[in-house]
Amino acid sequence: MTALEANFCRVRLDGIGPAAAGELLCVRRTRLGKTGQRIYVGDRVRVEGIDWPARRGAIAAVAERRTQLERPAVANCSRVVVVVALEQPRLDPPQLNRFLLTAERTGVAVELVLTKADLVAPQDLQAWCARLQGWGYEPLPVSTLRGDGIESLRRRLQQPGISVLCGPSGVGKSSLINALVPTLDLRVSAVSGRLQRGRHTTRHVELFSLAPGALLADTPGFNRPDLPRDPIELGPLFPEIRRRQAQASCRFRNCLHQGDPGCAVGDAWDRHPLYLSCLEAVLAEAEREGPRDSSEPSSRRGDRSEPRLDQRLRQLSRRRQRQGQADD
Ligand SMILES: Nc1nc2c(ncn2[C@@H]2O[C@H](COP(=O)(O)OP(=O)(O)OP(=O)(O)O)[C@@H](O)[C@H]2O)c(=O)[nH]1
Ligand SMILES: [Mg+2]
Ligand SMILES: [Zn+2]
Repeated sequence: MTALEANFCRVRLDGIGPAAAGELLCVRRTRLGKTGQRIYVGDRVRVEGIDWPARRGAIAAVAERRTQLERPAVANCSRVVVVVALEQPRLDPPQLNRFLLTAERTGVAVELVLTKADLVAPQDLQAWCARLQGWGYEPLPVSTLRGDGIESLRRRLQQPGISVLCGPSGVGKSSLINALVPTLDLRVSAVSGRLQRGRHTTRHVELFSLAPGALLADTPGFNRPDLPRDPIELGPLFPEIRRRQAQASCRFRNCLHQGDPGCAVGDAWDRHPLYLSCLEAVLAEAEREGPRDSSEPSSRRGDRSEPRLDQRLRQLSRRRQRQGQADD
């Protein structure tokens, strides 16, 4: 499924039937609606009742997903490309951090692209790249204006599978896709205001073909991705923590790496303050929601039941709140 419009889904065919390739405009069978199953862009679907001349059909079933990204909603992606601008809007480390964490939660490969390289001095670009390498990524600077980095990005994205571009509004995601697939001519618009924010030009997730078998998803930008709900899930989303834990383990299995004795992670890494502020936010949110009974139906935001938060974590979060630490 390549795009979800008001009442229709666009479905790209797998190479069967009278029209070996191409797209169908499909409605959803009411059956699917009743099971509450949402269809995501990237889903593999079975289409019934095809009217070939009109290129219409109905989605009868959705295959199980290999991966699922909630925001932007994309199923079965093989790669998440976090896209942030160096300037206009200026690169904001806490925001970039949150996008990287969201990308890491999918469990697939994460790429980092820095756009608008033409707007920064070479030494500033160097400094950003060195800093973000320390975060465990290999940032790729690009400029759609000058063409820098476009062919390297194409090489990274043309392996089979779905790559999702995600990042704040106005960073140039649609511009990048236009540079990679010049026939597309997607709508882009200038950033505005003192903070040079984007104007939410892209409104829907949509998949485009980059190379045989390689699809690229453009998505609407947004500013503040959610964090995981369980504090224990946070650490493994940081390559710096994963690397340190591969070398030595913390004394306590549930260690939250806050400088506890026997912690193998320590604080000698650039993103440590960002880790702590995210941890605070996750703990504060868990505190607000209070203990949940596993027999309860899953709550508003949850789509899966989660283990009850350990008592120790809740006490810790209360203590830290009393200390007046901001929850970011
Ligand atoms: N200087 C410069 N401007 C760029 C570059 N790439 C994109 N832009 C500009 O940045 C603005 C926003 O680009 P878009 O492609 O619409 O950004 P987007 O990330 O798709 O934004 P949303 O659809 O709102 O999420 C446009 O005015 C582009 O011309 C670049 O490499 N250099
Ligand atoms: Mg866009
Ligand atoms: Zn630890």
